[in-house]
Amino acid sequence: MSRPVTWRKDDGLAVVTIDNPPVNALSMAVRQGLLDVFRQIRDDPATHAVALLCAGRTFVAGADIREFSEGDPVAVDPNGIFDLIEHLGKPVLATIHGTALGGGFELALASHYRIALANARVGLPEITLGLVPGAGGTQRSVRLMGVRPALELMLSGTPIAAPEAMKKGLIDEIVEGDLLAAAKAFFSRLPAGGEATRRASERPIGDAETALADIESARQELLGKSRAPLAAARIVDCVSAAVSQSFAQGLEFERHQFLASVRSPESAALRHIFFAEREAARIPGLPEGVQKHPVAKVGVIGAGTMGGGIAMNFINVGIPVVLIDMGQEALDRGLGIIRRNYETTLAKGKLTREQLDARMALLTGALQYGDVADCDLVIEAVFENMSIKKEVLGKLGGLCKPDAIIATNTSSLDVDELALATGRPQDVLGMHFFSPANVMRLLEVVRGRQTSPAALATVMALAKRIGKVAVVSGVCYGFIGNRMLEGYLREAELLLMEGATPAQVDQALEAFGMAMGPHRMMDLAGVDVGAKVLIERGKAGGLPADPAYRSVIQTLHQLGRNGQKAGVGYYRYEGRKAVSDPVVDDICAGLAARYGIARRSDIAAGEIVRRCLYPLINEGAKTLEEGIAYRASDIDVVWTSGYGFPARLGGPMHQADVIGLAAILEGMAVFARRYGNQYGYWEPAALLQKLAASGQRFADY
Ligand code: 3H9
Repeated sequence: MSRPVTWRKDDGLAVVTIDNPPVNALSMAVRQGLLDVFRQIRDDPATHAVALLCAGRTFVAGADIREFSEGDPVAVDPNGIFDLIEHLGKPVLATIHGTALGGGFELALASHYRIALANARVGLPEITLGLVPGAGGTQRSVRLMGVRPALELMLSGTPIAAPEAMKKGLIDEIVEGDLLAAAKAFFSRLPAGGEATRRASERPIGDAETALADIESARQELLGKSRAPLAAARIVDCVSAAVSQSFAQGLEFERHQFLASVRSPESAALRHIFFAEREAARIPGLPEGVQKHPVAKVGVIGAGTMGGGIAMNFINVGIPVVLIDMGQEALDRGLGIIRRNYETTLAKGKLTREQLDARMALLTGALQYGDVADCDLVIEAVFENMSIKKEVLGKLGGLCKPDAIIATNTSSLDVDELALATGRPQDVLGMHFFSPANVMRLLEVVRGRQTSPAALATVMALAKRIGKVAVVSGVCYGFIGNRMLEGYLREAELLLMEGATPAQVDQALEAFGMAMGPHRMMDLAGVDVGAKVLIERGKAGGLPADPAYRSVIQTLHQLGRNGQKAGVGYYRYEGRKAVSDPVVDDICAGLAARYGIARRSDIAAGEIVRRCLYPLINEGAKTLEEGIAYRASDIDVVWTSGYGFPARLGGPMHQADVIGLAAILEGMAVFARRYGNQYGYWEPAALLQKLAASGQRFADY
């Protein structure tokens, strides 16, 4: 195997190249390579300066995250290497393109100088993996940029653009073109011997009082955030150590915090999600090298909230969109909402007027379906009704150009049936966006029985281009996410009829980590929307024979309590504030009496969480055994990126592995005995039973 770190002499300059595709991660082999190479350069009298470059698409994008689960993450100590670099006795210049992240940026910070291309980004995103920067990042960043900006960089985890990094003192120069040539030019302007004054570890930290006040206010802010990652407090502690202790002591403190964070369940869960999101892009059964279609123009049918949000995804990345609606008024309203959304972003300073104008210029409104005839992809986002959608798709099948992909944004209807309506089912798939479609990261891509590999591969690649995390689902009611949601909502409602309040159920699940409890979520999404889906499903014979099934939402809908937009739903609303409403408790008590459900006053938060979580996991197991989801980790991505399941718990299937599958089976058996199992609600999935019996986990499946 070729060596990942090499060096050569170029007229007194040592040119070090790291070449470890795909992202030049700082693996153990790279660390060993750096150690060997820098020792040789230190001892080589013929070189007087070092340029550090990376091959391929990026500078070092961090430690090799895979190695964190396999042994000692600090074997071949990065701090030892960085100390060697800082005290090399020759100036070291890091030349940055792509991204310098985590351990990669720490390597750059240990170098004496840093130059970067203008489109490069740098940062310390460890917190997004539940980690503390572990190779001097917390100590050197504070010395280079000051306490408050360093805390911002590390607590947000968001990389910053090179020009901004330069303003903050992290980069010395923005350069253009060939990085080696830029490095030579940089050195030609440098006075000899200056590197000794450029060791970040020896920089003084500014005014101690201000530093301590900034640390205190960061601590206060964290106290107010119930969902702050545990690593956040550790990062603040490391910064505090940087201020109050020597560099060596601070580094030692950081080392302990880093190792503790690597071993935390939170980091294991977040690392699981990091790889799960990338794994989801691999589609089983797709022929190698399948030809993707170019997508240069997109059509969207339906200028409602969903259609408008979908259109924004494409114009945001420079793809022209034709937005169709049947009436001028509806079309104007849709176009107006899009403009207003951008105006809001502009007002927040996150978009310039030129960018706004450029995006709106890519958007064309039209009243005739014929206007999408030359689009490469057409997505219908019309009313969720089988016959309406079939009619629209039938028209599209006839007028879209050959090979154009036709997508439906249905959230529950049978994509195979819809595909047949086009007369060209090979070109059809589901693109299930989540609301608000321009914000939510998840895209469920529904692979129909006849969807062509090219159509599927094209849409998966396009999803990445528009910044979505895409997960493929097979065809079934509700696909992966909404299908699993059913059991979760069923138990949430049964608990209301048994005597819990909506606030009690929501608070228990929010304390568990869900972004929003189920009742606040339904109120926001629209009680009418949820009820209508149930009504349609009932007509199609898809509901259990249980007369009490989801009867709370149906009753609320009948009473016009359609959620936040109506001012009343599961809650009463004062503006946007949800207030408990005793009327709902009375409604639930009435339904309990009607359906013979025993009321009780001993419903604890733990029971609420398990009653709602276990059906979710059980249904997830069914989607796996039926092949609807390809892997347990895909289900975790759906739930963490589309349904507010806490990423720090790794998604429902990862959490199931943590709890233990046998324990879940036992819990379900207890609920079956206690509350009855007439409708099979607590019937365990065969896969769950099989894995539990053999001591396996979903991750092994
Ligand atoms: C750290 O550095 C701790 C230190 O403080 C302490 C050290 C002691 N390791 O995302 P992509 C793989 S913590 C291993 O699709 P993009 C990824 O799995 C780390 N593998 O590309 C994928 O593999 P595959 C701090 C990694 O262009 C392939 O590379 N750093 C790593 O959309 C392409 O990835 C971070 O948190 C890694 N570090 O985005 C940065 N990174 O093709 C994490 C990527 O087999 N990485 N891979 O599926 C990223 O944010 C993005 O990957 C990046 C590229 C922006 C770099």
